[in-house]
Order: sequence, then C-alpha cells, then structure tokens
Amino acid sequence: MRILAAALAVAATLTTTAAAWEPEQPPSSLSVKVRPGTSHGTGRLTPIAGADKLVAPIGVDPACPARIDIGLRSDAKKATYATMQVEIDPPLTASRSMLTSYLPPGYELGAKLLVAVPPDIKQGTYGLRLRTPAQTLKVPVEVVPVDGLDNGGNLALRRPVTASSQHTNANYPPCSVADGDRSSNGWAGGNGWNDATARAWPDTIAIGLGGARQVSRVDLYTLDTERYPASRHGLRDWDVQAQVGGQWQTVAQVRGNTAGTVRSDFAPVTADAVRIVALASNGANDYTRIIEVEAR
Ligand SMILES: [Ca+2]
Repeated sequence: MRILAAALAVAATLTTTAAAWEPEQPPSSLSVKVRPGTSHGTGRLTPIAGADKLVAPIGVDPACPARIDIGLRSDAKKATYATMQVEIDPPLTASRSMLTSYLPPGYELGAKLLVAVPPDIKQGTYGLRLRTPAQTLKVPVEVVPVDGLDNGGNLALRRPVTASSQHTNANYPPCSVADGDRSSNGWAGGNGWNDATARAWPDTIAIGLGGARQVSRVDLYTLDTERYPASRHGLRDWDVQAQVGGQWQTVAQVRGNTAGTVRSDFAPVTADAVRIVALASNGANDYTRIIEVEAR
C-alpha cells in the first residue's frame, strides 16, 4: 500500500506540474545545432541554406524579422574545426556574422539566421553570402513592401498584430501569428504567440488586413507537436471575429477543438481586421498558444 500511495503521490505531483506548465525556456533563436548528415565526399566544408532565396518585408514588427535556416556540412575526410562567415549587404543586418563548431565528417551545423530590415530601406534584391574556405553560397534577399508580398491569398500575412497581453519571454511575440510560418516546430523560437495571463480568459489577438477586404475564411494553427500535442496544449474554444465598419462581429465559433489546425468558413464580410477571442485551452487550460492565423 505504501508503494501505491507513493505512486499516487508522484502522479499527483506530475498533474500539478502539468497544470502549472510554463512555456519552456527557448533554446534561443540564435542557438546552433550539430546533427548527423550525409557527406558528399568532396573533402570540403560546404555552406547550405534552407531556401534558395529570402523574402524580407519592409515595415514589419522588428520582433518578427525575416529568417532563414543556414548551415555548414562537413564533407571532410576527418573531424575538423569548421567555420563559415556570414555576410549581408547593408543596410540589412544579420543576427550572426559567423557559424563555427567542431564537426565530425558527414555532420551538419545549423542555425536560424534573422535578418533585420530598416524601415527606410529601398526595395530591391540584396546579397547574403555564406562563405567557407572552399565555397561561397549566395542567397538573394528580396526586400519588398508588405503590399508586394506573394501572400498566396492570405490577407493577414505580415500585417500588424495586436494582442491582449504579451509574455515576458520575448520569444512569443504577437506578430509571430502573421509571419507566414505555420509550423509548430518553431515554438519557443519566435514562431508563435503565448499570452501572459495563465488561466485567465478571454485572450484576444487581432490582425489588420491593410484596408477593407472581403473575408470569408479564417484558419487557425495552434501549438501541435509530438511533445506538445494540441489535445493537451492547444486552443480549445474561440470565437472568430471580423471588424466591420468599426464594430467587431462574431463570424464563427469553435468549441471543443483538439486539432492543430482549424478552418472556419463564414458568409463573406468586408472587414478591416480579424480577431481571435480565445476562451479556453486544452488540458491544463492555462495559456493561449497560437502559431499562425490566416484570413481569406
Ligand atoms: Ca508563425
């Protein structure tokens, strides 16, 4: 019986811990990862990038800069101390000027690179260069106003975001729900909003649409990973609202959700902004956690 009691005490402790779950401290968006890769056998250090170009919008919240995966693969025959220089054309600035680590052959070194765009910059194509002693990889950076973005029909992309609260940890900025990245894998790295008021509801987050636009659909991406499934850490209940003629109207309601992505369709309205009124989250029912909100 004593063993059972001890087990129950442990279970109770775990439950308490879950209820008080705090967003884990981020590894920081500037952290560097070393992981096994595949050597191409060239005997050199090869710069790599997660995309063949970076689109960097002008005039967005500095808390949500443009970002791209960068890295370095060791195709060397032996373990080596690998270094890559990161150069960017001014007036753009990058979050690091160098990537460096000890690397066994066939291993990759990776990091997120954040690129800040000053508001008075000229539209155009700028250069980002990733240099190893053997090779330079050039990644064009297309600097465009938000109105010039290819938004795939998502009227909320890179528009201004206002939230009812902001977590003291700067890695959960409200603007991250309109940064174009729907993946929960960026959680705690600047890619999703976590509100600041545990177990207090409602929480709201609103996104301007850059003018009056016809809207008939809103997609919400809540936190949903293997470690933090939506059924435990995601948003459960919310209203979708549209700002029509200066007034907020509820256009859709979601209740009892356990999925990572929810699409709400409604009769078309002409709105300046859309808003999520969060009413409850799953499991611990503690915080609102939203990765992305899209409007069409
Ligand atoms: Ca996002």
